[in-house]
Amino acid sequence: MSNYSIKNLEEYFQLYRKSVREPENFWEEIAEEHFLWRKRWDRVLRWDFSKPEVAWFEGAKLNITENCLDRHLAIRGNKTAILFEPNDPKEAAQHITYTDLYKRVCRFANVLQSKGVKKGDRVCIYLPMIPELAISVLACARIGAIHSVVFAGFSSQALAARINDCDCRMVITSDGSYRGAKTLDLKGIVDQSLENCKGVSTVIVVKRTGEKVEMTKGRDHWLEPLLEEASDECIPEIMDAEDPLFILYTSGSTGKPKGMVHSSGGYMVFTAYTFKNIFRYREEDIYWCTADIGWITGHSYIVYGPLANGATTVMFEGVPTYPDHGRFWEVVAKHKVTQFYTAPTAIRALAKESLDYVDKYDLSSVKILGTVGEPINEEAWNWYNNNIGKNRSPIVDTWWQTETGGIMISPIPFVTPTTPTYATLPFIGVQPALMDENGNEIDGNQVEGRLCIKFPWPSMARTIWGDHKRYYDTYFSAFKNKYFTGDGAMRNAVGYYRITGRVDDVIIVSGHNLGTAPIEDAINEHPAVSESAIVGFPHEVKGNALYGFVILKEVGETRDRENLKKEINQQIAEHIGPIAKLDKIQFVPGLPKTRSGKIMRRILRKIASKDTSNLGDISTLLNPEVVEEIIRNAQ
Ligand code: 6R9
Repeated sequence: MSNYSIKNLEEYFQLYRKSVREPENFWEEIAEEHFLWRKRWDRVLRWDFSKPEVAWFEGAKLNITENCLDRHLAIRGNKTAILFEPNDPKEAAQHITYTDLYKRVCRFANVLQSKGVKKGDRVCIYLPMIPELAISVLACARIGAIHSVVFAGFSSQALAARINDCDCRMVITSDGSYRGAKTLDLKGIVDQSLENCKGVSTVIVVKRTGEKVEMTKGRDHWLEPLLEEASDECIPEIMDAEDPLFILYTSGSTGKPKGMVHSSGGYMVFTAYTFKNIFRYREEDIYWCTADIGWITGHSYIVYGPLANGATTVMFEGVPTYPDHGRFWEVVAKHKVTQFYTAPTAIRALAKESLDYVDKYDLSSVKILGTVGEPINEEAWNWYNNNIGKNRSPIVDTWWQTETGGIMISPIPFVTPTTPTYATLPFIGVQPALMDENGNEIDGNQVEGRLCIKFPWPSMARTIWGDHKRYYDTYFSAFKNKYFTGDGAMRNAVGYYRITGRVDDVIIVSGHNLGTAPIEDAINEHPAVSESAIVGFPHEVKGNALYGFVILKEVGETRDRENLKKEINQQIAEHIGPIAKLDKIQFVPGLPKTRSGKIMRRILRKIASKDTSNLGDISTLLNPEVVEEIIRNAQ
């Protein structure tokens, strides 16, 4: 039996039991058989969640790009590694073979080295979904530099905060980006942020749109001429398994984003193994994940997981609605995509449109569908299943997080029977627990609680960059010796998990994690605002949308309300990005607070969801009278 490819439910349970009883043996066998190590580990696992400290494959040496590139050259050098589909359907797709990709990564790595980037240095990548994004990620990994990709929809201020937090010396960007009918000036955004990032000495600029941009002498360099001078061989830096591979920021419940740090060895093993099984990957497949590499889904399941398996991975530059609502299906048909992995928000948006957009295309190549990023509602699941999967392609509803590095709870297609809205069973090696509010684990089935993980898995984040205490406080302090996910979940009669949503101050809008605190900080900086509170409310397409309750200062009281609302959203777009804009803004005289001064978001959430029949006991509030007033004027 090959442990690397799970064939039926019995085998799943067998492997699962082994992974729980003998985790070290289990992961050692996977690591041994399927990867290229320069030196073997001394120890498989060392861990202590009370610190927390976790190390997998300690003492081992490797370079992840040798696993993603070099070792494929002899057997699949001419196979397409990255299939790039541009924003404009009239522009030709690019088939980048493993040999091409290897050379382009080596060239880029040599450029980085020529600009003084060394092992351990942080490099910020702010690029659209073009091949250079994947190439620059791999180029960093080639020379042991730590990449920090920032989603190219973030504003200049959000970018600056991320550049400074991990002290990047270099930024890689492009002249611009295409998003549907729009063109965005990425270089201009970088220029703005660098006014506040004094540590950055080099900017590498990829040409994409050809728009005119300002180039600062001595600091900014076009990529193309540098590549021309660079060799297409680059000796990989040999890394310790526990050396950081990358930092990726995620929202937290305070204003500052958390730079999650991922390791080299464990991350590689887990993302490759989950990719192979959860997408039942076979050599001839064309796999497409529609995420952006600016998010963890793109890191693990566009770049590292697929390439470590020698797969063909589609990279799509555009949006699902351009030039029309059939774009996804047009691309699936054109490239004969076999696995299609997207977010519920995209499914809901497309499900609202005519089925003609779907029926125009031959989707018979599709074997497996996936979703990620937020809970999928039953209606969207059924639409996806009926119209895209034609009732024959299993849907893998994959639950995981930036912090977990790889998929944690998911069906295995053709193995685990699926049920709409259920992420079903834990993946091999993943040990979930549901906890009650008193910190006790809830046993048995038909129960609901806070979702924790009680044993380490290879791809878990090791720390928050520069703030290990925050790592402990956020994830390991709520429940003793357990990793707390921030999500609530239920376990049904057959032991399937259903994720019910966040139980903390993170709101998931269109699959993007947004912390309430950074948005409130942005609003409060408006000169007319004295205080604000943000909550989520259900939205047909986005899953959740944002509702802001805003208290004005005296200076704001006489101002035009509609203008103020526009300015507030503008303020948010500048601080964070357009994704964090509010759908509704209500000006209020006060916010419901506890006697210790904490805003009662629970009440505001109910008001925003138009569910005010049962607000619970509000008599303990400092100011119960404002609740009445807020309800009266609610939108
Ligand atoms: C991979 C990713 C993590 C949060 C997570 C949860 C939500 C992700 C989900 C899901 C229900 C799923 N989430 N997948 N909720 N079902 N299949 O999305 O990482 O951006 O860090 O978000 O997303 O709330 O805690 P990230």
